[in-house]
Amino acid sequence: MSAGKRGALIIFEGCDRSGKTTQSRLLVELLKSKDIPVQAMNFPDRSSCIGQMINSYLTNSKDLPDEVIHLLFAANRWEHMNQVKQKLLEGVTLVVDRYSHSGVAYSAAKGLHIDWCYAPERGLIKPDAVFYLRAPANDLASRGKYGEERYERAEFQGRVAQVFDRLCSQEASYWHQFDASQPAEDLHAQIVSITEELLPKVATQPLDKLS
Ligand code: NYM
Ligand code: MG
Repeated sequence: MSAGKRGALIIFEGCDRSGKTTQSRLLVELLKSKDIPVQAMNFPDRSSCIGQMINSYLTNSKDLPDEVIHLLFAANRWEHMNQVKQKLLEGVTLVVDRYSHSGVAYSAAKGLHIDWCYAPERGLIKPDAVFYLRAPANDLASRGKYGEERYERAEFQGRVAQVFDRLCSQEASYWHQFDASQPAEDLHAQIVSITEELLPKVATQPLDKLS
């Protein structure tokens, strides 16, 4: 990396089964093939102590109040912030499968107030770009049976999608919406073209915080 050039914080957001995991993997592979320093991350990170509690909740082996699980998801991001900051400043681009806006969307879809949901996210490093993979909830449900995890029901996903739509229009300056129903290769090509514009642009910008 040349001096002072930082990596980009790129987030994939969207409902379950919208293709985030596939698209983030394809993007990481592409950047690697171009010798651009890149690392994949995903939230929740189920490996930490907090992550294990989150996993127990998602797999229905543990019940928690909505507020408590919300704060655990946020804490799971905070526990990685030093590492995220260090990597970005070293020039590594981070491609992240879910971040703060999943936290807000899933909890607000349960009825928690959106401002309350946002509060513990403030101060986290702000994404340079959020790639929102959007598809009608019915399309996603028709991709095959949802898994067994909590939240994986078409009706609930519809409500999550509504919150993502709202966030997307509010945060338009750094959100990019993509039609997740199109073939994966087409989607990938669009994502690559936005990423190639983004990397040189943010390389000399200071890191920002979610506010
Ligand atoms: N989820 C994920 C939340 O409810 N809040 C969060 O902050 C994050 C990061 O966890 N259904 C939910 C969304 C998913 C579930 O994520 C597990 P994944 O990407 O499906 O493993
Ligand atoms: Mg999932």
